Amino acid sequence: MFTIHPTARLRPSPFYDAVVAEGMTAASIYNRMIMPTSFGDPEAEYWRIINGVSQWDVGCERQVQIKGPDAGRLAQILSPRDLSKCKVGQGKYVPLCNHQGTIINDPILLKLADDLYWFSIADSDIWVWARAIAAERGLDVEVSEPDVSPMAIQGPKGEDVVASVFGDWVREVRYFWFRETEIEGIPVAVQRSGWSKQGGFEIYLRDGSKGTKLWNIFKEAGKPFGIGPGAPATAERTESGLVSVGGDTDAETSPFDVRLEKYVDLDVADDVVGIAALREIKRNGPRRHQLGMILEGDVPAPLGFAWEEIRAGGRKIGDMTNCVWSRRMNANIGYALVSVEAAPGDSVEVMRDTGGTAAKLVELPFL
Ligand code: THG
Repeated sequence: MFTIHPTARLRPSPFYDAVVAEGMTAASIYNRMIMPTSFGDPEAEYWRIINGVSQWDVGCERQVQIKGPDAGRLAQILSPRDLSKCKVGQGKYVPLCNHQGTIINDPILLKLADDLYWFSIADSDIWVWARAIAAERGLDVEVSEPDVSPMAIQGPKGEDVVASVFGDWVREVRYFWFRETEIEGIPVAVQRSGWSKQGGFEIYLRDGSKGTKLWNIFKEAGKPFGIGPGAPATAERTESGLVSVGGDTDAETSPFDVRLEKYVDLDVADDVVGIAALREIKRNGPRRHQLGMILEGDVPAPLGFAWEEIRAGGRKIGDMTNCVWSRRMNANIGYALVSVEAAPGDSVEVMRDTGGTAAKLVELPFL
């Protein structure tokens, strides 16, 4: 249909050659990088994540490295989740908010040393933000984007594949914890994580010149387990209730609106960015909340580029922020960001291109 022009603004991941060789057929743009989204067989790609093991180029999950005597202070100032108990070798899911309490990113934070952290970010420019806050607060840190690129091994057989490469110690790694190691001389960090609820690991490549080699080590090791290429899957993440910041959120969305309240500690220090606003939002009660929705119809009808209006009784109550066909539920499912007056069980109407479509609001996750 068209090609994407290479420019220095739009960076390929170190796994680019490998995924082209795998037959990448579709991609998205994430952190100004090319992120593969399909290899031409969406059905097989989906079931591989659910029942088998899938290999993903998620090099676009960039690391924002914070290094120096004030690294721990800056990490905490950037995040309203209490990090005081985070240990070296541990990762934590941490919302980042601006001064209005709007969620601007939802990274996994990796603590590599007392003076060294990585924010493994979602799709927004956090190094800009981190440098600005560090400078304004007069902190002694260096903020950079190191040569680190994750590759995900996701699905119920992912642990077997990763254990066959590194050894059985990986089976003892706890959720979001990680270990630095190497394989065939390639430096990596191995973490139990990944943007699905089907289990698995992420291998953080620490030498961008070794992408194809690392990809092929796992491609080979995965053969007995039926590994194949895949990508973060909208269907799986929606069924599982994972949030996509920037997709399911807008410039007014707080962590409370999208079910991330348990990652916000309102008693962190007053100098944490956005904490005063978050306390205020909590005191007043959020205006919106995120629910699931099941739409009528038996033909896949995914969301396009824009949110779609949701109405109840003819009046706008919010927006549908994503929509995808669920092969396990045999229905189009989506997320509703709606007034707190709307509740699971309510019947609503989504204003689609094809006309009003009936839908029911439900609790998340779906599965
Ligand atoms: N892996 C790495 N970096 C990432 C992502 C990833 N950066 C971008 C994006 N994904 C960050 N967002 C998320 C969102 C949710 C989860 C992980 C990263 C997640 N959440 C679980 C849940 O919500 O059930 C568990 C959270 C918890 O309980 O701590 O896994 O995938 N490297």
